[in-house]
Amino acid sequence: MKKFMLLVLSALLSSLAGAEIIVVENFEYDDFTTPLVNQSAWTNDYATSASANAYITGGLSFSSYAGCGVGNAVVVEGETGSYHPSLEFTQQTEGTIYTAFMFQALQCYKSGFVFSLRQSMQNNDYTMNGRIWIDVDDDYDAYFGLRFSKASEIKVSSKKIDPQKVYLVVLKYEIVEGSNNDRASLYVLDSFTSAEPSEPLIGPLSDSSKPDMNPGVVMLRGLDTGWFVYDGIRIATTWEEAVAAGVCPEEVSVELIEDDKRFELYDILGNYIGCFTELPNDIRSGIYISRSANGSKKMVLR
Ligand SMILES: [Ca+2]
Repeated sequence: MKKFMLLVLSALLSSLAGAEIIVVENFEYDDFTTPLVNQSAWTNDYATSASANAYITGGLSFSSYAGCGVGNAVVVEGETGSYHPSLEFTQQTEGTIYTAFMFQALQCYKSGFVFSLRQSMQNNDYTMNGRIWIDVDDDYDAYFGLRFSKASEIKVSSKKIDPQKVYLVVLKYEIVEGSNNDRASLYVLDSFTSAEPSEPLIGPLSDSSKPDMNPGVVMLRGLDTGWFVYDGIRIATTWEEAVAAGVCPEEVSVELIEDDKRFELYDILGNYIGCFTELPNDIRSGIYISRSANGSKKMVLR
């Protein structure tokens, strides 16, 4: 049995080791009354007073997505002021960057962009390409859109936003050799897709009058456009690494065990690892799900 468990663990570890992920942000912050930028690596490029409208809220769920059920989420409450909660990452200078996240648009007041990649947080570097746009019509119906860069043409899809629903959004940014020819595409998934769809919802868009970018920042945008919840941000150089599979804790369909000192442990794909009273010493970092008499929860082991 122990040997079997080791095999399961080593298989899990090798699959984790192969994943070159640039950003994993599951919003594992639990202070619901302190602004995000005051309890995390997220920063804001404007006055501190404008940073007070992005707070931690309950996490989002999207079936079969790795980001489901870990930690909480952030809600950007866009009523007044403009602010950009931003997270820096290793600047990417080549290839394709996939940014996946769970998204719920609770309210949409007016059209604007709500999410973008940005080159850097340096002063006066406002190169923000791949702007996810929310388009609101006269009836306050909202639709997903995309704009390559500031003042580029806005492309709006016919995909209407359901405020009750959590979407898995994927922004694809292609760094293309040469000048002013990078490309951005938008995917909005209603259900999990492990392979990249052959056609995006919008794109690829480029703009020969706009500079290219080496993405190094992921940015949420608060403006008086609405209330938006983001969770499970995964940035990687392939679709498979960004849109990785996982299970939501409530989807692990086993009987709760009665002894509250014991728990069953599953890997991120829901594969059974074993039953324990404490975590095994040799368990490696990764995301796991435990089930016990107290219910199920997702754990991140570091
Ligand atoms: Ca989360």
